[in-house]
Amino acid sequence: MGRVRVVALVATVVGLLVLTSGGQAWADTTVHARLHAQNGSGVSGSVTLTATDDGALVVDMRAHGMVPGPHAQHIHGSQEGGHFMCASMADDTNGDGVLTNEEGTGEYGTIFLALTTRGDTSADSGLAVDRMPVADESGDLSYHRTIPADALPDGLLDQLARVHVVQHGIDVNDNGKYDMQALGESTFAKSLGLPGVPEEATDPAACGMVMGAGMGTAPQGGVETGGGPADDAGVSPAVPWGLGAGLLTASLIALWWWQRRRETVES
Ligand SMILES: [Cu+2]
Repeated sequence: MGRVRVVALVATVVGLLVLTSGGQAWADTTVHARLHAQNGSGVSGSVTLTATDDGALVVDMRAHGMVPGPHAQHIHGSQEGGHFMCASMADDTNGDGVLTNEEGTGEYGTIFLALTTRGDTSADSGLAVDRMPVADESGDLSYHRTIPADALPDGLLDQLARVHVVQHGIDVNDNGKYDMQALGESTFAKSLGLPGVPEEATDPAACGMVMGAGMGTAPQGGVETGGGPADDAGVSPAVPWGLGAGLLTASLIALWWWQRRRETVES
Protein backbone atom coordinates (compact mmCIF):
# COMPACT_ATOMS: atom_id res chain seq x y z
CA MET A 1 0.00 0.00 0.00
CA GLY A 2 2.73 2.42 1.01
CA ARG A 3 4.75 1.47 -2.04
CA VAL A 4 1.87 2.22 -4.38
CA ARG A 5 1.45 5.65 -2.86
CA VAL A 6 5.16 6.48 -3.14
CA VAL A 7 5.31 5.31 -6.75
CA ALA A 8 2.18 7.30 -7.58
CA LEU A 9 3.53 10.46 -5.97
CA VAL A 10 6.89 10.16 -7.72
CA ALA A 11 5.17 9.57 -11.05
CA THR A 12 2.95 12.61 -10.46
CA VAL A 13 5.89 14.86 -9.67
CA VAL A 14 7.97 13.61 -12.62
CA GLY A 15 4.98 13.88 -14.92
CA LEU A 16 4.30 17.47 -13.88
CA LEU A 17 7.97 18.41 -14.22
CA VAL A 18 8.17 16.95 -17.72
CA LEU A 19 4.93 18.64 -18.72
CA THR A 20 5.82 22.07 -17.41
CA SER A 21 9.42 22.05 -18.65
CA GLY A 22 8.26 22.46 -22.24
CA GLY A 23 6.23 25.57 -21.62
CA GLN A 24 4.50 25.33 -24.96
CA ALA A 25 1.15 24.14 -26.19
CA TRP A 26 0.62 20.46 -26.72
CA ALA A 27 0.30 20.68 -30.46
CA ASP A 28 3.56 22.55 -31.02
CA THR A 29 6.18 20.69 -32.96
CA THR A 30 9.77 21.83 -32.94
CA VAL A 31 12.57 20.74 -35.22
CA HIS A 32 16.18 21.82 -35.26
CA ALA A 33 18.97 22.11 -37.78
CA ARG A 34 22.65 22.79 -37.36
CA LEU A 35 23.97 25.16 -40.01
CA HIS A 36 27.13 23.95 -41.73
CA ALA A 37 29.42 26.04 -43.87
CA GLN A 38 29.18 25.81 -47.63
CA ASN A 39 31.79 27.09 -50.05
CA GLY A 40 34.34 27.23 -47.23
CA SER A 41 32.49 30.22 -45.78
CA GLY A 42 33.34 29.37 -42.18
CA VAL A 43 29.73 29.99 -41.22
CA SER A 44 28.18 28.02 -38.39
CA GLY A 45 24.89 28.34 -36.62
CA SER A 46 21.61 26.79 -35.69
CA VAL A 47 17.96 26.99 -36.64
CA THR A 48 14.83 26.13 -34.71
CA LEU A 49 11.50 25.79 -36.48
CA THR A 50 8.37 25.55 -34.37
CA ALA A 51 4.97 24.78 -35.81
CA THR A 52 2.51 26.24 -33.32
CA ASP A 53 -0.93 24.87 -32.55
CA ASP A 54 -2.54 27.75 -34.45
CA GLY A 55 -0.79 26.80 -37.66
CA ALA A 56 1.95 29.43 -37.61
CA LEU A 57 5.67 28.84 -37.97
CA VAL A 58 8.20 30.37 -35.59
CA VAL A 59 11.69 30.60 -37.04
CA ASP A 60 14.72 31.23 -34.84
CA MET A 61 18.19 31.38 -36.35
CA ARG A 62 21.64 32.24 -35.18
CA ALA A 63 24.72 32.23 -37.37
CA HIS A 64 28.32 33.30 -36.98
CA GLY A 65 31.18 33.88 -39.36
CA MET A 66 29.07 35.54 -42.04
CA VAL A 67 30.01 38.30 -44.43
CA PRO A 68 28.79 41.51 -42.79
CA GLY A 69 25.69 42.68 -44.63
CA PRO A 70 22.40 41.21 -45.85
CA HIS A 71 21.95 37.50 -46.48
CA ALA A 72 19.21 35.91 -48.51
CA GLN A 73 17.98 32.90 -46.57
CA HIS A 74 15.33 30.35 -47.32
CA ILE A 75 13.69 27.17 -46.26
CA HIS A 76 14.23 24.81 -49.18
CA GLY A 77 12.23 21.69 -49.89
CA SER A 78 9.07 20.70 -51.67
CA GLN A 79 5.39 20.28 -51.01
CA GLU A 80 5.67 16.82 -52.57
CA GLY A 81 8.47 15.88 -50.19
CA GLY A 82 11.37 14.16 -51.85
CA HIS A 83 14.88 13.42 -50.82
CA PHE A 84 16.56 16.79 -50.58
CA MET A 85 19.85 17.34 -48.85
CA CYS A 86 22.39 20.05 -48.41
CA ALA A 87 24.50 20.25 -51.54
CA SER A 88 28.20 19.50 -51.35
CA MET A 89 31.24 20.23 -53.49
CA ALA A 90 30.40 16.99 -55.30
CA ASP A 91 27.68 19.08 -56.92
CA ASP A 92 30.22 21.58 -58.25
CA THR A 93 29.62 20.26 -61.74
CA ASN A 94 31.84 22.75 -63.55
CA GLY A 95 34.67 22.10 -61.09
CA ASP A 96 35.49 25.75 -60.50
CA GLY A 97 35.63 25.27 -56.74
CA VAL A 98 32.50 27.32 -56.09
CA LEU A 99 29.13 25.75 -55.45
CA THR A 100 26.40 27.85 -57.05
CA ASN A 101 22.65 27.77 -56.49
CA GLU A 102 22.15 26.29 -59.92
CA GLU A 103 24.55 23.46 -59.11
CA GLY A 104 22.92 22.91 -55.74
CA THR A 105 19.30 23.08 -56.82
CA GLY A 106 18.98 19.33 -57.47
CA GLU A 107 19.86 18.74 -53.83
CA TYR A 108 18.12 21.74 -52.32
CA GLY A 109 14.71 21.55 -53.89
CA THR A 110 13.07 24.87 -54.56
CA ILE A 111 12.62 27.86 -52.28
CA PHE A 112 9.77 26.84 -49.99
CA LEU A 113 9.77 29.94 -47.82
CA ALA A 114 11.85 33.12 -48.02
CA LEU A 115 13.01 34.03 -44.52
CA THR A 116 12.54 37.76 -44.85
CA THR A 117 12.40 40.14 -41.90
CA ARG A 118 9.04 41.61 -42.91
CA GLY A 119 6.36 41.35 -45.55
CA ASP A 120 6.05 38.62 -48.13
CA THR A 121 7.75 35.28 -47.53
CA SER A 122 6.94 33.57 -50.82
CA ALA A 123 9.60 32.40 -53.25
CA ASP A 124 9.07 35.70 -55.08
CA SER A 125 10.89 37.35 -52.18
CA GLY A 126 13.80 34.93 -52.45
CA LEU A 127 16.24 37.69 -53.33
CA ALA A 128 14.51 40.61 -51.62
CA VAL A 129 17.80 41.64 -50.06
CA ASP A 130 16.35 44.82 -48.54
CA ARG A 131 14.12 42.60 -46.39
CA MET A 132 16.67 39.95 -45.54
CA PRO A 133 18.47 39.76 -42.19
CA VAL A 134 21.80 41.53 -41.88
CA ALA A 135 24.96 40.12 -40.36
CA ASP A 136 26.70 42.68 -38.14
CA GLU A 137 30.32 43.84 -38.31
CA SER A 138 31.39 40.72 -36.42
CA GLY A 139 29.59 38.47 -38.88
CA ASP A 140 26.87 37.52 -36.42
CA LEU A 141 23.31 37.17 -37.62
CA SER A 142 20.21 36.48 -35.60
CA TYR A 143 16.71 36.07 -36.91
CA HIS A 144 13.36 35.59 -35.26
CA ARG A 145 10.04 35.72 -37.00
CA THR A 146 6.61 34.23 -36.54
CA ILE A 147 5.01 33.59 -39.90
CA PRO A 148 1.23 33.27 -39.61
CA ALA A 149 -0.65 30.28 -40.97
CA ASP A 150 -2.15 32.17 -43.90
CA ALA A 151 1.29 33.17 -45.14
CA LEU A 152 2.66 29.62 -45.19
CA PRO A 153 2.66 27.65 -48.43
CA ASP A 154 0.66 24.42 -48.56
CA GLY A 155 2.59 21.44 -47.33
CA LEU A 156 5.34 23.28 -45.48
CA LEU A 157 4.28 22.20 -42.01
CA ASP A 158 3.67 18.65 -43.24
CA GLN A 159 7.18 18.56 -44.64
CA LEU A 160 8.81 20.29 -41.69
CA ALA A 161 10.97 17.30 -40.83
CA ARG A 162 12.24 17.13 -44.42
CA VAL A 163 13.16 20.72 -45.18
CA HIS A 164 16.51 22.40 -44.94
CA VAL A 165 17.58 25.96 -44.42
CA VAL A 166 20.07 27.72 -46.68
CA GLN A 167 21.80 31.02 -46.13
CA HIS A 168 23.36 32.70 -49.13
CA GLY A 169 26.16 35.22 -49.51
CA ILE A 170 29.89 34.47 -49.48
CA ASP A 171 33.09 36.46 -49.77
CA VAL A 172 35.41 34.49 -52.02
CA ASN A 173 38.02 37.25 -52.40
CA ASP A 174 37.91 38.11 -48.71
CA ASN A 175 37.32 41.83 -49.08
CA GLY A 176 34.42 41.96 -46.65
CA LYS A 177 31.68 42.55 -49.21
CA TYR A 178 29.90 41.15 -52.22
CA ASP A 179 31.54 42.36 -55.40
CA MET A 180 31.54 41.64 -59.11
CA GLN A 181 35.33 41.26 -59.22
CA ALA A 182 35.27 38.00 -57.34
CA LEU A 183 32.88 35.80 -59.30
CA GLY A 184 31.14 38.18 -61.66
CA GLU A 185 27.42 38.63 -61.99
CA SER A 186 24.95 36.22 -60.40
CA THR A 187 23.45 34.11 -63.13
CA PHE A 188 20.90 32.91 -60.58
CA ALA A 189 19.69 36.43 -59.80
CA LYS A 190 19.74 37.34 -63.46
CA SER A 191 17.52 34.36 -64.27
CA LEU A 192 15.02 35.76 -61.76
CA GLY A 193 15.05 39.11 -63.50
CA LEU A 194 17.59 40.81 -61.22
CA PRO A 195 20.66 41.82 -63.25
CA GLY A 196 23.74 43.38 -61.67
CA VAL A 197 23.77 41.25 -58.51
CA PRO A 198 27.21 39.85 -57.59
CA GLU A 199 27.45 36.07 -57.75
CA GLU A 200 28.96 36.23 -54.26
CA ALA A 201 25.66 37.52 -52.88
CA THR A 202 23.68 34.49 -54.05
CA ASP A 203 26.04 31.53 -53.64
CA PRO A 204 25.27 29.34 -50.61
CA ALA A 205 27.13 30.14 -47.39
CA ALA A 206 25.53 27.67 -45.00
CA CYS A 207 23.02 24.87 -45.03
CA GLY A 208 21.27 22.93 -42.33
CA MET A 209 19.08 19.88 -42.62
CA VAL A 210 16.28 19.47 -40.16
CA MET A 211 16.61 16.75 -37.61
CA GLY A 212 13.16 16.51 -36.17
CA ALA A 213 10.50 14.22 -34.87
CA GLY A 214 11.12 10.63 -35.74
CA MET A 215 14.45 11.32 -37.38
CA GLY A 216 16.85 9.35 -35.25
CA THR A 217 19.97 9.81 -37.31
CA ALA A 218 21.64 12.93 -38.57
CA PRO A 219 21.19 13.05 -42.34
CA GLN A 220 23.92 15.67 -42.65
CA GLY A 221 26.80 14.50 -44.81
CA GLY A 222 30.34 14.82 -43.57
CA VAL A 223 31.76 14.61 -40.11
CA GLU A 224 31.69 18.29 -39.19
CA THR A 225 29.67 18.43 -36.03
CA GLY A 226 30.70 21.81 -34.68
CA GLY A 227 31.24 22.68 -31.06
CA GLY A 228 28.16 24.68 -30.25
CA PRO A 229 25.47 24.06 -27.70
CA ALA A 230 23.58 20.81 -27.84
CA ASP A 231 20.56 22.46 -29.39
CA ASP A 232 20.45 20.17 -32.37
CA ALA A 233 19.67 17.04 -30.44
CA GLY A 234 16.62 16.73 -32.63
CA VAL A 235 14.30 15.62 -29.85
CA SER A 236 10.74 16.60 -30.46
CA PRO A 237 8.90 17.96 -27.42
CA ALA A 238 6.15 15.52 -28.34
CA VAL A 239 8.27 12.79 -26.77
CA PRO A 240 8.68 14.28 -23.26
CA TRP A 241 5.11 15.59 -23.32
CA GLY A 242 3.83 12.13 -24.15
CA LEU A 243 5.96 10.72 -21.36
CA GLY A 244 4.67 13.33 -18.92
CA ALA A 245 1.07 12.65 -19.86
CA GLY A 246 1.62 8.92 -19.54
CA LEU A 247 3.19 9.24 -16.11
CA LEU A 248 0.41 11.50 -14.92
CA THR A 249 -2.28 9.13 -16.14
CA ALA A 250 -0.54 6.14 -14.55
CA SER A 251 -0.12 7.97 -11.25
CA LEU A 252 -3.77 9.07 -11.18
CA ILE A 253 -4.91 5.51 -11.81
CA ALA A 254 -2.59 4.26 -9.06
CA LEU A 255 -3.86 6.92 -6.62
CA TRP A 256 -7.47 6.08 -7.44
CA TRP A 257 -6.75 2.36 -6.92
CA TRP A 258 -4.96 3.04 -3.65
CA GLN A 259 -7.84 5.22 -2.41
CA ARG A 260 -10.36 2.54 -3.30
CA ARG A 261 -8.34 -0.14 -1.54
CA ARG A 262 -8.12 2.02 1.56
CA GLU A 263 -11.84 2.71 1.59
CA THR A 264 -12.51 -1.00 1.18
CA VAL A 265 -10.23 -1.80 4.11
CA GLU A 266 -11.69 0.95 6.32
CA SER A 267 -15.31 0.14 5.63
CU1 LIG B 1 18.06 29.52 -50.68
